Amino acid sequence: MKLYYLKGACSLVPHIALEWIGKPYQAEEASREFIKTPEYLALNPLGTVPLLVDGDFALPQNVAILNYLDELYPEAKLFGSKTVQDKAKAMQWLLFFNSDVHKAFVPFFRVPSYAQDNAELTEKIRQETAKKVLGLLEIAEDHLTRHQFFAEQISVADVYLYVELRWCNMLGLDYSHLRNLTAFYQRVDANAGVQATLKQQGLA
Ligand SMILES: N[C@@H](CCC(=O)N[C@@H](CS)C(=O)NCC(=O)O)C(=O)O
Repeated sequence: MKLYYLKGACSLVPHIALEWIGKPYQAEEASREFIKTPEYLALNPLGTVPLLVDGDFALPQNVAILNYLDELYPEAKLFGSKTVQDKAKAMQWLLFFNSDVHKAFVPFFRVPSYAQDNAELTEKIRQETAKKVLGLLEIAEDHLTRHQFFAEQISVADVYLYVELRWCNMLGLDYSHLRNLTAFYQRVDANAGVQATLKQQGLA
């Protein structure tokens, strides 16, 4: 099984899941150029990471990959303790982090073309983006006043949020007023599979 990733990107989530599973796998760091080649686009027309290749089966999209891995290796409990309700809750939060929150970050990474030559507009978009991301993070903060994680035990939903908090750190987006999130970041960061994966990607 082979996972294509970009360093520190959302592909860190299935990479950590593969580490948790503990079976042999290959993780290949892709370049931004390679993921736009015809060879790669034939497997993932969006030209994004992650992409999982399992024999002649190619699967892009985080949620599809994580669900596929969970079906193959239920004992790894990627979605928490594995009752139907627990998996549903972990899935609810995973989708929130993978769709709503991830999407909100996009203008930080790719300034819209209409603003590219306009410093004032670019700054305004940055401020609005920061406001939107922090507003969504408050929803997670509120949940963490009553819980340690987003399912009964650590799951891929937690890891997705952890990766997004790493983006905040990288972008200089201060969320330190959200105290539960700061403690949560440390809890996930202390996980052995997380640390092993960060080392593989040259991030620790
Ligand atoms: N919905 C997709 C999002 C994938 C995505 O946006 N990946 C980013 C990295 S976090 C990427 O590959 N960006 C490179 C690009 O768009 O050129 C998923 O969950 O897999």
